[in-house]
Amino acid sequence: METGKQALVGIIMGSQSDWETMRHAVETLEKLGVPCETRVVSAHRTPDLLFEYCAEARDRGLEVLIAGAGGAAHLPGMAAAKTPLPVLGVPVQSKALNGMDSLLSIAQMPAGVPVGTLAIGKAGATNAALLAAAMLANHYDEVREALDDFRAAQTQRVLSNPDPRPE
Ligand code: RP5
Repeated sequence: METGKQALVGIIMGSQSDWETMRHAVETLEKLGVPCETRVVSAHRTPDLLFEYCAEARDRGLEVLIAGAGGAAHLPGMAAAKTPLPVLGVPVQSKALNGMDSLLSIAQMPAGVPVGTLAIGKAGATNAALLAAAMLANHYDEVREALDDFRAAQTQRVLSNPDPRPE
């Protein structure tokens, strides 16, 4: 969502082919009314852009980065190396290894440079957005309210539909 408001979350991904997964992070933040920006930034193909984007992210007003990548997924780790902001990593489901390569590449950071690693695929992208919102909720009242509403509605949907059989 690039609404003209100051983006608080930067969502980067290694390739346009990651969009189908990463759009769930964007859509979740949009539902919560959290301003974000989205860019393709590749650790392998555009390393200078990656350095520039991450080095400037905090000064531009971003507060959290979400980085999605697949395969030899260096993007979240390299992003974390270049910014003091919290970085949430989303392993994109790769074709060859179903995202296990992405997951291990992102999760196995050596001590000292953390990446908060989420689940492979859509669930990870959605939860990265929810986690980013939870971080922002500590000091943005409107985000806290939106997140509380989201959780309450989710709970209510389950309680209102106790019968697991399809209608
Ligand atoms: C990674 O390589 C990207 O994050 C993507 O998941 C994967 C494949 O990229 P494409 O070859 O589809 O551009 O860097």
